[in-house]
Amino acid sequence: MGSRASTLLREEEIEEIKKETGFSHSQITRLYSRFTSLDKGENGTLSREDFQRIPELAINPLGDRIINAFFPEGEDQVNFRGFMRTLAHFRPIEDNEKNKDPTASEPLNSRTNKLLFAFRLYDLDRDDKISRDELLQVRMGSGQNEELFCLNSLSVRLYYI
Ligand SMILES: [Ca+2]
Repeated sequence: MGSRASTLLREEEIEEIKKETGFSHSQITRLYSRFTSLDKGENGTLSREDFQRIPELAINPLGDRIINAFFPEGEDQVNFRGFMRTLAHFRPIEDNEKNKDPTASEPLNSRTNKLLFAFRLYDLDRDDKISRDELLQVRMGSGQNEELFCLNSLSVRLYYI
């Protein structure tokens, strides 16, 4: 961390991330270059401020919540592995059909994991319940309640970060 060496992604890391997230080699290297360009501190991690510079997130009514989703509870930095794990929820479900491995654990972009992820975007206080207020806040902010289960529209935006 903090050294120039961290600006290069090792082949074995790419392989591990591929396995964990289902992204292709070229997607991983492309997202890595995006990650490093957002990493203004050049320390191999992103802060909330780094994310806030992404225009698509700045205008997204769920932007703040999406940004929060990248950070494990109590953390204010995310490394590339964590970044990719969160992004993996936005991959289209049908991508799983191509390289199905019966021994693999449930992919991050399965329908269940996508729904859990969407649920957490709404559960602001992380008490595993969506209160009426939490739901109303999003609806007032976006004016489109179908966004609740419409991760595909988010994925389009997130693909361009
Ligand atoms: Ca809650």
